[in-house]
This record gives sequence, C-alpha cells and structure tokens, in this order.
Amino acid sequence: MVKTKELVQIETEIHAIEKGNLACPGCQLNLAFKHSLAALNNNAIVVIPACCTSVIQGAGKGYGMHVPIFNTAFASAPPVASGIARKLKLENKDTQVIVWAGDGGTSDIGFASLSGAAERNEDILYIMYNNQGYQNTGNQKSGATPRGAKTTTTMTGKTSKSKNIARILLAQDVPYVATANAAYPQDLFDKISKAAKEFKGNFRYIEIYSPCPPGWNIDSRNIVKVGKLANETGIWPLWESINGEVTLSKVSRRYLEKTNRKDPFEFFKLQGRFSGVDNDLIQQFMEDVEFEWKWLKKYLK
Ligand SMILES: Cc1ncc(C[n+]2csc(CCOP(=O)(O)OP(=O)(O)O)c2C)c(N)n1
Ligand code: SF4
Ligand SMILES: [Mg+2]
Repeated sequence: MVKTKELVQIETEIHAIEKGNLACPGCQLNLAFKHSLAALNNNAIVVIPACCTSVIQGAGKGYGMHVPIFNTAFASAPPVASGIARKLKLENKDTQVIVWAGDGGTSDIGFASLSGAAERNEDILYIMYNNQGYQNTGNQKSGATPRGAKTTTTMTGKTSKSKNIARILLAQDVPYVATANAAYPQDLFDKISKAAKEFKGNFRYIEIYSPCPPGWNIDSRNIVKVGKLANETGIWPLWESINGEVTLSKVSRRYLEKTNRKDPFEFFKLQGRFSGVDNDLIQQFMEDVEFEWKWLKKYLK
C-alpha cells in the first residue's frame, strides 16, 4: 500500500483540482477526485455526466481542473468515453479514459449505457462517487440512497433498499470491480492504480463512498469521521473483485467479525438525514447491511 508520506509527496506535485474550486466545505467527492487522478499521474481524459463535479470545476481562470474534461448529458458518458478510448487506441496512446459519475447518473439515469459499455468490455475506468443522492439538484433520492435516509423526495426516510451497482457489474463478469471510500485515500489510490495498470484494455468499475455535508446534513468538520465510521460499523465494507475472485480490503478485514464493529448509533447520530427516522426503518437498513455481509462471506476467496 502507498505510504502516507509518499501520497502526500505525490499530491504536492500532482493535483488534478485546484484549491478554491466551487465544492462545498468538506466535500468528499472533491478529495476522491484528487486522490484518483494523482494515482494516474493526471494522465487521463475524464468524461463527466451532469453532477456536482460538472459544477465545481470552474469559477473562472485558475480554478479549474488540470485534466481534459468532456462534460456530457447523463446517459451518454459511457458511449462518449468508448469513442475516446477507441481513438486513443488507434493512436497507440496510453492515456486512461475515465467516466467520473455520480450515483444518480450511474445507478438510475445512466445505467443502461454503463451496462452496455461493460458488456462491450470497453477500455474505460468507470468511477462512481457515491454521495447517495442527487446532490447537485438539492438532495433528491437516487437508487443508491440507503434505506432510512431522509432526502427532499423521501421526507420521512427512504423505504426501499439501495441498488448495489458493484454487484450488478460482477454479474456481468467485469474483470475489476472494487468499492472504496474517500476517507481511506491510500486504499483508494492503490485501487485506482491497480485498475489502470493491471486491467488496461478492459472495462473496470470502482465505487467511492463520498459523504456530502449539506445532503447528509453533517457538520463538515465530522465528514471524515462519518466516512471512517461507515467502514468501522461494517456499513460500507471495502472489497475488490479480480476476475470474479472477491477479497476484503485490508482496512475492512477486521469487521468481518461482527463483534469488532462499532455501534452504528455512532454513525447515525452525526447525520441529520437519519434523525427522527422511524426505528423500524433504521433496523431494516441494518438488515440490508447484514445481507451485504452475507453475500461477501459467500464469495470471499
Ligand atoms: C436527463 C436529465 N435529467 C435531469 C437533469 C438534472 N440534473 C443535473 S445534475 C443532477 C443530479 C445528479 O445526481 P448524481 O448523479 O448523484 O450526482 P451529484 O449531483 O450527486 O454529484 C440532475 C438531476 C439533467 N441534467 N439531465
Ligand atoms: S452538494 Fe455535496 S457532493 Fe455536491 S459539492 Fe456540495 S458537498 Fe460536494
Ligand atoms: Mg449523487
């Protein structure tokens, strides 16, 4: 795993996104973007469907991103990226083509074209940053919003289970699939780097847990704490699948044993989106989490 000192050194020299961009204070997608692009030495072309990242990239000269960006309509990001990747291949260029998309653009509106690009095994690294709602347009629920979370369209808490896109793509035999978390930059850096180097030429998918202070109603000073608690409570396990072989990532291994997990109340109490929500819904959400672990245990190498 990349060492903290090494990562700091790399990110001092390579930063894909400038300070003073338009992200809200504490925004985790912003950090996730920086860590991901640093892992690629900024050698990437990034295709972005409508989302918060379309907005934060520019407030004028000197505030933008240091990588070429194609902003696209929602469902067209994977086909646009496919075309760019094929053209780069014809020119023998090694630049990595990324789709960088939100959870709404991935699990709902862009899902058909994502699934199509995976089926064609396009040479794309698809990264979904998961802030669990349509945050750019004011926190509406998405397919990735967890059960129990309040959004502007689920005002007393979402009653259905979230979609698990990583597992859906495993069913499509995508060669590299992983979950990550912006609060664990070293793990994220290593996964992006591995996906880019070892699986070049294939479709790859990484999903990054990216807490959002206004959407989740969290004090931005607690944002990394919430990200870490998602792992420490077992709510967001980190794993990767290489050609269908699933392994738990180092930072999540000890939480396979339920008694090692922190009390989920620690996680819920820091987020306004869960406050006042019926206990039954919270209970069902925790059952969803157990379902995930049951699946993991079945498939672990
Ligand atoms: C077809 C279409 N429908 C709706 C919109 C409005 N819109 C722009 S960004 C966005 C939210 C995207 O949510 P997500 O993909 O989760 O990214 P986030 O904003 O959370 O970063 C919506 C609904 C749009 N641009 N195009
Ligand atoms: S709304 Fe959330 S995801 Fe969007 S820029 Fe603000 S903190 Fe980041
Ligand atoms: Mg979102």
